[in-house]
Amino acid sequence: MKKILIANRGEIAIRVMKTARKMGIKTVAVYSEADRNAPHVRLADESVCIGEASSNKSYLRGDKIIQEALKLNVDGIHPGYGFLSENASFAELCEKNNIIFIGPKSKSIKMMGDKLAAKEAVKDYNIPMVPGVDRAVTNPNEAAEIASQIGFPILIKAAAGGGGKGMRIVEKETAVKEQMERAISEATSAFGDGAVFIEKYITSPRHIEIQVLADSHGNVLHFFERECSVQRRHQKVVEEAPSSILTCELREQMGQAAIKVAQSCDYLGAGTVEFLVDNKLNFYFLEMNTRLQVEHPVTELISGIDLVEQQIKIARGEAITIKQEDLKINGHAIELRVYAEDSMNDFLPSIGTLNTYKIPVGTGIRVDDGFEEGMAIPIYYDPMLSKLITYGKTREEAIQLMIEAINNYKVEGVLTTLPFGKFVCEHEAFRSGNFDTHFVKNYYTLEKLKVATEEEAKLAALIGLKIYIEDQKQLRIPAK
Ligand code: MV4
Repeated sequence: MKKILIANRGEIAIRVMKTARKMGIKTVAVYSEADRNAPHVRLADESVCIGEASSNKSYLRGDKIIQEALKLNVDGIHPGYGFLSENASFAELCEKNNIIFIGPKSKSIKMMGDKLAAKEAVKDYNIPMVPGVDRAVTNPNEAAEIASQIGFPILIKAAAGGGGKGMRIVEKETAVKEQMERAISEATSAFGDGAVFIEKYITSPRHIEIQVLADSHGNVLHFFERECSVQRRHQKVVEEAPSSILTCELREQMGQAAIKVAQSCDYLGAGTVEFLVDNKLNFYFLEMNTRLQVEHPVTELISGIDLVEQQIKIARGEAITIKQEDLKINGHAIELRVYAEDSMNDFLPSIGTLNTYKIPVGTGIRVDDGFEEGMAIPIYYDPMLSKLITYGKTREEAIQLMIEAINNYKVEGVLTTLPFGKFVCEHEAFRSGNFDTHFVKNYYTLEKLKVATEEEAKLAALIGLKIYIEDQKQLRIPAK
């Protein structure tokens, strides 16, 4: 592979280009009219405009991207995450045009994209599943019967959903029919597919996922877990590796289960198997994400493996040369997603220009971003500004580094979720590791964030005053 096109923008486009460059592979950036001056365009060896600002007219135009790739003699396309990364038709279109899609085969994407098909695929692999039904349910009466067998609360999920979209919790029998009707109509309008299924609702789970890599020679390896329980409205806020609740035995069991999930769909490349872990440390397979994930850096830091490099090697047909038994967890990594959002105002997107943009630097700090000082943040795309990642020998060290890094991150012109991230890192529940997917709902209020921010402002004012007084003393020394 001599030249790859990155069908994405922002931090992930840059992240992929860095590894391609390291491997001596030329890169092609694609960009929308809104991204003409974006850093990912300048970093590439070649670049091509693919359309108007709106994603539908640019980054989602698979046909246009392939057309440009053919013109520029591109050997492979890396889709990043989001956009076309889990689009089975796009993967197929690449295959048809003799361009290597750096990811799994379209068949695996399709299978894991449909949650019922995914359940069907893993059926014979002895993977722990949440109690429930593994087929579409449409009849509300039948649903009520299933619910009473499983026991309340139940969760109705859309087969075509995922990432929390189209889920409805039902607490009692009398609400089943109404919620079923709503879930079906929601799924129909959101995904064009009204199929829903029913699971027991695990009330306070942790969200833990396993990174896997599979090659075309039959090797499948796992790269340990990422703990992603700190979320806000199904949007991950903090991710870390390792998880503070997994024992070596449980990690091994989940790792082996994840490998089996990958095998069940004939997986190729980098993927993530999501699990729920309940308060008794039972784990259940949820779904498989058939892409490189936003939070992959924490795995890279604790394993020492460049996941993008592995993706490219696998796509070239090479075998993974790493052995499972040689993999070891080293240290602890935490990632904070920094969004251009107003945490004081219901996390509304904060639009504007990055008048000041200074990232923290130092040992154990990694910032993956796609912006620079003076840039306006386009309103058309995801408002994630960067990923702030810290790495230490211990969890405590990584948390402390994170707090310091947040303090040294200077952004002016737009509001960011940095204060919210600091609130999380300073919270007792987070520090002790005693939290679940309801962390934000349970502990976060605007009032608490304000108190934390005001206390800090007071402290800063006091320090300022003290410095001022010291300065005054010095100035009062009379000159002879
Ligand atoms: C669940 C669940 C509890 N019980 N399924 C969320 C995203 C998608 N991957 C599946 N998700 C969940 N599925 C059962 N049977 C809890 C989640 C879940 C969640 C649910 C509500 C609010 C926040 C959540 C965060 C992570 C996972």
